[in-house]
Amino acid sequence: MLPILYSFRRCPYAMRARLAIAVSGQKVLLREIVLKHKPAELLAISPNKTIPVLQLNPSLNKDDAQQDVLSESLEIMVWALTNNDPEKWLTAQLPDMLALIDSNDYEFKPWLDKYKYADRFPAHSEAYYREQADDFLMLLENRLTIQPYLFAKRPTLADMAIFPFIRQFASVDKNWFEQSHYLHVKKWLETLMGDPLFKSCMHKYPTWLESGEEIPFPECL
Ligand SMILES: N[C@@H](CCC(=O)N[C@@H](CS)C(=O)NCC(=O)O)C(=O)O
Repeated sequence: MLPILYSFRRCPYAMRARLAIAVSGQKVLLREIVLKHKPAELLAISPNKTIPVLQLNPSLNKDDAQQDVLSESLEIMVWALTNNDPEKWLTAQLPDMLALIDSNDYEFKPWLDKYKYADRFPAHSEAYYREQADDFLMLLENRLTIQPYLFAKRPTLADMAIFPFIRQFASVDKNWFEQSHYLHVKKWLETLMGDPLFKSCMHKYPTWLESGEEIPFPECL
């Protein structure tokens, strides 16, 4: 039985998991969900009730299944790439990559959420929240001034784990981002978003609860 990936198309954490699974060629069955209506099967096995979740061995019973679940997007990436890493996304710089991803997830992402939903955080303006994200974006900008990707001349784990979040940042106010001073970040994001790998991870699927359909993923399966 193939592993089951609970995924949500627009979630940047799920995107990074799908990207690593797709590049590694690991075969999974994708169950598309919506966050407001999580399936009981997912809630039963997931400790933190977030997306994505990879259930490695769906034939185990419910109690054992809990031991066999990856519920952090980064764990799913590393699982896929440890099995097969044809594009060499894992490099000797892994500790530095993980530190940058950590800054993305725990420093940049909270400001991104406030920028995205500024009306829910009336203490400050949208522009204020956007400005708080500048430190992290400049960190990326400086790295990308030296080379086309964050850690090398080619994409690695860090690029793939981080760009779905920068994509979200860019889409809050596209005109503002277009005229912003993040020249290298803009080019990097455009390149990664135009990559056929990303496009292959962004197909729209019916939700599993409504259609009962598990989608073989990647699609070339
Ligand atoms: N640390 C987790 C975070 C995942 C996460 O927060 N995912 C969001 C969706 S983008 C989620 O499931 N939120 C719970 C909810 O909205 O109910 C990971 O890396 O997988």
